Amino acid sequence: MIQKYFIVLIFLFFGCNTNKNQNDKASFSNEPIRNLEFGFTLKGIDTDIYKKYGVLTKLRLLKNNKTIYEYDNIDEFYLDSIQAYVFRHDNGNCFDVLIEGPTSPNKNELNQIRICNDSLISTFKIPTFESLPKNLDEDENLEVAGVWSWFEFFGENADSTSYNPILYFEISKNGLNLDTLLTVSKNVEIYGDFYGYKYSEKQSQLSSILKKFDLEIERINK
Ligand SMILES: [Ca+2]
Ligand SMILES: [Ca+2]
Repeated sequence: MIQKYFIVLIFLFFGCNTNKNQNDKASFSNEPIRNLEFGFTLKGIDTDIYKKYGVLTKLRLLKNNKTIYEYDNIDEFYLDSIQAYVFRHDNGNCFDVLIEGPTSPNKNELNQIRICNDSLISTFKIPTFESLPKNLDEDENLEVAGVWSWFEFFGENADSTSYNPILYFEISKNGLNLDTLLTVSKNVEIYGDFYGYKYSEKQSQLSSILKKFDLEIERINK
């Protein structure tokens, strides 16, 4: 029997004013637009679907009305419900824009879009964040953390589970980047060894690791 460990997603709305009920069609804004910090805007492209159902699959990312990037999520989402962040690099010309991409039935992911001088530099997929940025280690920068997936349990007594590493990202003068030191050390604490940055069912773990995992998620959320 497969059980799933559900992690409570905390939806964080940066630079956005929303109290809307995502199931209430009447509460949709007239235009599928969401303003973010530093002059960035998310604009829905599939407006016919939006007008009919209040959901979107395709977005355009603009900065001061200039199109920077177009994004097709494939799965539908509510514009006001997704996590969206902008982190500015210290040089002032580069930004990391993060947009949550719902990937039902799997756990959602964030699309990290790096932009310098109003041009697209790179895109990455990273886990959604468990909490607001906070200092999770000994250095002075703030960190965020997330996991790729929910746990799945195997065996008659559900005594084994998947390897589901917590990834930590540091917010520094160079934007949002993987904090490899913290990621390796915390996952060694939880799993006894480091088996990489990706979720894996092949790296089977004893279900008892969940105690340490839960304690660390509690610390991240504290
Ligand atoms: Ca750090
Ligand atoms: Ca830190």
